[in-house]
Amino acid sequence: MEKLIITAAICGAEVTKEHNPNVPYTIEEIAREAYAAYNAGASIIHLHVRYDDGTPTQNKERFREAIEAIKTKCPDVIIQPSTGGAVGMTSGERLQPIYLNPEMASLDCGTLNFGGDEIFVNTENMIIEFALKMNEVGVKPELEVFDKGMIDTALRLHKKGYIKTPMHFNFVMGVTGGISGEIRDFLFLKESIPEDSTFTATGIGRYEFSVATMAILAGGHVRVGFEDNVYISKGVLARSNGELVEKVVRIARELGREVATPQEARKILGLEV
Ligand code: KMH
Ligand code: ZN
Repeated sequence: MEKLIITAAICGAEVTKEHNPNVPYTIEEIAREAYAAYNAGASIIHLHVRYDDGTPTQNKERFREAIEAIKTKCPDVIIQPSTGGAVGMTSGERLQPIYLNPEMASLDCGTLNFGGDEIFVNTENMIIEFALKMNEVGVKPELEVFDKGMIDTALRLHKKGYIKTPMHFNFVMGVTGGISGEIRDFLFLKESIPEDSTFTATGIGRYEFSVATMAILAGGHVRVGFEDNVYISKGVLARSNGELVEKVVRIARELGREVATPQEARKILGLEV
């Protein structure tokens, strides 16, 4: 089986130090968490940035600073900025980090309820705009799908020429308002993507390690990190993103799956090497 790509979503936009004091806000904290994840075996950092007080931002200069700080500690890691940002941000705000020429960026493939009165808006025209701009600047999208219909949207936009192959999906499972993280849900998503595509799976909260295990067994790839879950086991806060990545590496080893280096991840994903 192909080597396992581990993505660390180290920061997110919604999780705070109240949830876990180790959630990074400052550039130094973000670089520290990226380094811990990278040392443990992550080859991709899915990146959100914050101001020092924890406020999420998509500010290009803040991303530049964070990326430089991460690259100083982890020179070969793949950085994948978010274009999801935080609920309520405009498309223009959200797209800023793709103009720093990262190798990848997230591309959210549909609108979903995000708990309470919150709506994470990604209209079809927005998805097309994001895809076209990513093509223009040569950034590979990771297609974030929170439900099966979002795979269908991505495939439709691929047919129309907006999204290129080979496609790389991220099944985000267990978000309030999206698909759950049970085995049948995972199989439904996995069986719905084209054979020549790759996928990562992300389990939110209590689903983090069960979804990771399903993806490892099924030949997919795995995302973990504070953006998705702050616990290393039931009721026990993780000390760092590194600790979450280490747990995935242990599970992968037990199941006979080797972990990819960043260079190996680039080959698997069809990024330039
Ligand atoms: N923060 C969420 C509203 C992404 O990074 O592309 C969106 C999100 C998805 O985190
Ligand atoms: Zn994100």
